Amino acid sequence: MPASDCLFCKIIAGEIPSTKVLETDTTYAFRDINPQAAVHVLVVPRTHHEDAEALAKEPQQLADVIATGVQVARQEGIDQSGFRLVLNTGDDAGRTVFHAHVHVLGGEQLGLFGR
Ligand code: DGP
Repeated sequence: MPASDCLFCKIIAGEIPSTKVLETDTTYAFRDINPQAAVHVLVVPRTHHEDAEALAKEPQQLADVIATGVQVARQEGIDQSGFRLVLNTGDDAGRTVFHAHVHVLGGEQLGLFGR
């Protein structure tokens, strides 16, 4: 069930426009509105899961999101040069949207983790 006030549920439903990269039966991938790398795509499960903890309770959904992230990297032509899959959780990670999503980042040399 979509959460009525969830931004990414509205994007999945087409109520808010997005630039689609690819979609599967269970996932949707679209370009981040505020890209942090040459390639920056978000992959979301079609069903509403608030965060990584909720998503981890459904291993198939979690696997689907990761598999779509890898497929996005291949489609974007960054699978050989390298890419990063990021799942921000909680305040210290700077998470802002409460619908689990994996960032696919690449297309250039990425900075190190941390501060
Ligand atoms: P996070 O910090 O992990 O919660 O990342 C949320 C990302 O979502 C952030 O990189 C910006 C992106 N974002 C927020 N609102 C929109 C939107 O309306 N459209 C798109 N395409 N991306 C959005």
